[in-house]
Amino acid sequence: MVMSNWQIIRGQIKYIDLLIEVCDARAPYSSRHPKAKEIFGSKPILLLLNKSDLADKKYLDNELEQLNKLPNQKAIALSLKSKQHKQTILKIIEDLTKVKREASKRKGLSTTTIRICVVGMPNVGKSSLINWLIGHKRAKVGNKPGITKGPQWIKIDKGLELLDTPGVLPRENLDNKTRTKLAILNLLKAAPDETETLANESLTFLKIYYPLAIKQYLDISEDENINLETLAQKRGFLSPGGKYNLNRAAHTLLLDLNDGKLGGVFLDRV
Ligand SMILES: Nc1nc2c(ncn2[C@@H]2O[C@H](COP(=O)(O)OP(=O)(O)OP(=O)(O)O)[C@@H](O)[C@H]2O)c(=O)[nH]1
Ligand SMILES: [Mg+2]
Repeated sequence: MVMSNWQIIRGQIKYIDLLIEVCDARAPYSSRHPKAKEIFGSKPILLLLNKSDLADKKYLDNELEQLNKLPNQKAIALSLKSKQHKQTILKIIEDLTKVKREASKRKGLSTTTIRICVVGMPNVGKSSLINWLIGHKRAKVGNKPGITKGPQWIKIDKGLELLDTPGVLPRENLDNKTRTKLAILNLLKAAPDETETLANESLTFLKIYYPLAIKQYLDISEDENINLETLAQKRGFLSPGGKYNLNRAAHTLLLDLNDGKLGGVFLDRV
């Protein structure tokens, strides 16, 4: 039987010294696994709030402050679009694994290998992170037998090894509100007939929390015109019968929102 990446990681967790959990900076709570603590036990966690280029910085900073109050956990915002701060990440990894390195030293070992694995919900940026951390070495690994023959540990820096397999956290037991946020952020694939509902949910949220951004995007001044009809009208999205094509407007809004065209957002405000 071919094991899923997540099953491979579960089997390796006892060897792992540090978990890098990637979540989405636009909804850091909703994009984490509800049972993360239960799954990871007491392992140190580096929480990367990725896609920060699309997030509302004001709320993100506040969230980071809260997340960094927890022991054995460090949270930072990141954008893998800009590919900066690699040294900062390596330094945090060093700090979070100090206990293990000091224990090895006491045992008289001259070197310690710190083993790290990357986990997170679908589409948060795990593969982008692994590629960035591994850099050019990944290509070499590709020539070796595939992960189905066993986990591959790859050196990313002196004394640091990364399990070259992202663990996709299973999405189960999510409440409706969380599912809606994840679907809006494209972290969860919604059914095609849900597009308009999701776009309308987004509009309701934007109207309350980002009124200026949504009015600017729709090029309007009145609150009551914040709807899909307005977008269809402004863009000239018409169906063959001459009616406004609301489905096309819904798709466009969701794409633009995820493209940062409405500015930075933070969905975990509600
Ligand atoms: N704007 C933005 N997009 C990003 C960032 N990081 C990753 N992405 C995009 O997000 C999408 C998903 O990235 P992946 O690295 O494939 O995510 P993943 O977690 O490996 O996804 P799965 O393998 O499906 O679980 C891609 O289109 C990336 O280009 C970021 O920091 N900012
Ligand atoms: Mg991936």
